Amino acid sequence: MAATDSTPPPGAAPDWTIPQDWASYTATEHATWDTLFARQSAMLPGRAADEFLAGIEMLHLSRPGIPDFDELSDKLYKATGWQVVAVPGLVPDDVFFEHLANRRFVAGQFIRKPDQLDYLEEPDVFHDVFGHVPMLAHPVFADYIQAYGQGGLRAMRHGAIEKLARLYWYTVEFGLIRSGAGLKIYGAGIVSSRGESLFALDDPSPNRIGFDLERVMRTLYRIDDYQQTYFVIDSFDQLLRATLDTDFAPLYARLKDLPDLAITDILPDDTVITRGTQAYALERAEG
Ligand code: HBI
Ligand code: FE
Repeated sequence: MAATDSTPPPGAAPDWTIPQDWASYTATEHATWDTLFARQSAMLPGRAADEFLAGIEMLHLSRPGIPDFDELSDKLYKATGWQVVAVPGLVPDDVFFEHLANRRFVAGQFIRKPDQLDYLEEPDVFHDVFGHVPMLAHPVFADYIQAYGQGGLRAMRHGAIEKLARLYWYTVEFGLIRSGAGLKIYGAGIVSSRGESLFALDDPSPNRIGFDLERVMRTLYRIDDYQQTYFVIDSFDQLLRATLDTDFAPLYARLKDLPDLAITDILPDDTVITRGTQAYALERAEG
């Protein structure tokens, strides 16, 4: 998922940041943001976690056009000490973790083309700013992502990046949370996708399993289509505690000897919320 070589692209600083150059966005690019924003914000009330919706409000993301990262960072910094910095796309893991550990969220500077509304390879400004940034206004989640960044730098020393990437994938990107009104979405990869915002909550196809740190770190994931398993947390405190209270060295040592789990595996001691039919994935596999 991460870039391979660690030489920053031309025009980027050694930490891979580039100027956002907000003035350079075209009317078409602002209109693409507005189209995506209108579509997602029309369908997310009742689906997205209240904390996500509160972040959208607090950061005034409903203002037209692609947000100016300097203005966005001013508001975000006051709330949780985070800033948003522009990068050309995926950055190497060590660069990524270093930024997160210092409360800097790296956001793609570019936006997808009008004919790519529903899917694109690399995270663009809509995925990163609409999908990820609202949750960074929530103090506990903001602490979790910084702890994740610090953990990432540690994991690199244990050769455990892959395990930690799974934690990111099944929480920050595709996480669900229990609420008094049923399951809600907080994962950026889901909230920024119209199809998956429906699929993740309503479709009988995927598994939905209670979050467990070790279980998640053993579970493979896919990057090319809707997830076949979603993990559900009880609270954001649970995520933060899992990261702060775990002694990762023995955990990584234990994980080394345990086999990876297939995407659709269900273990005897899983807390199973939905035992999925996998009908969607099977149908897609048949092509
Ligand atoms: N770079 N810009 C960017 N955004 C990401 O989400 C990202 C990345 N590099 C590495 C990465 N994610 C993941 O591989 C880490 O979670 C391991
Ligand atoms: Fe992302």
